[in-house]
Amino acid sequence: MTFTRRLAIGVSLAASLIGTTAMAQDPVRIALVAKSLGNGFFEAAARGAEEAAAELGNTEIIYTGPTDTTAEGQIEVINSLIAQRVDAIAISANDPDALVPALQKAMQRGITVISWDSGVAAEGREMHLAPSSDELIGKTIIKLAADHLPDGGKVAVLSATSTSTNQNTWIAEMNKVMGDYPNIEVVATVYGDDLADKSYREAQGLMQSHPDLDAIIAPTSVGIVAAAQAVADAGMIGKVNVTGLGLPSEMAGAIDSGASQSFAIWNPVDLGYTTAMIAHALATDGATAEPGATIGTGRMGSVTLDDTNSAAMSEPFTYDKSNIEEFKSIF
Ligand code: RAM
Repeated sequence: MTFTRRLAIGVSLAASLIGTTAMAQDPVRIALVAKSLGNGFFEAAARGAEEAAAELGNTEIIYTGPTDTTAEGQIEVINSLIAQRVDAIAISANDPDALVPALQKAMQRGITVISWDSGVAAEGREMHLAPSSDELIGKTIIKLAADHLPDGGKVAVLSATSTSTNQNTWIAEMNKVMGDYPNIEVVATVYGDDLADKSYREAQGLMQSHPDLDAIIAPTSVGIVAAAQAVADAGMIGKVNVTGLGLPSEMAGAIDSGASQSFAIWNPVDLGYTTAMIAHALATDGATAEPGATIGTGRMGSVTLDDTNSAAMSEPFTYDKSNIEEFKSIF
């Protein structure tokens, strides 16, 4: 809880004790910080956070982020949020370590700090909300590719930035289970930085360096769309299958064209909603982030923190020709 919030509550309590009308309380201000602006995944999460704020009442969501996916950009955003004395910062990190000093400064000022989607090192946040189990996501992304390669083949990974906590963890989890796929070889891992043009060029580069490539796994909603476009433009539909994590709204064309057979994702609206619910509970002292704590999350139920003060939500869901139409207008 910030000093100004404590003061406001103190003043309104004093006012009610002496019999005057209690002062209207300042809204709880929650900053939802994206890896970068202009990414549909974070925009969907922000819609969920707004929904939570409307349910909670007297709550304001400040949806913000840098223009590109850098830690430096996020540090500037954090410093500005500290100056604005927000009540909570919920951040999807571009780097697990580089943000820690700025986030520690925020916590020292009484601001609640949590990470979501892409985590911050434990000393830089009170808790982390993961969309799903890291292990399950790692297993899912390779299985999506393998399901369409019955005789094995060559796959490459097109990731976001090289410092992105979530993608690095998922790729590490994928690599742990590669022994289950002896006929599949991972020939390269490249980084498109969650920028459409860089991701497109990296996908083109993969096809040029590996003419016999069978699949591109892009565990990023920006990379997967760009890779599908690159495959279509290169006339490689039917030869290179693009899969990974994406939004049905952004991938419908790729499923339709056959550039992607299938891909997966969790519900980003629910993720943003849950993040805002948790940030509100911690900022208003409705909950404390500690191992074993259960925090209520409105229509999503509750989350329970493990010994690293982390919690994971639901399982990723797979989209293909059979169900894309139904989901493409939702997120
Ligand atoms: C991109 C971002 C985000 C990730 C999704 C799947 O939008 O990298 O962090 O969770 O893809």
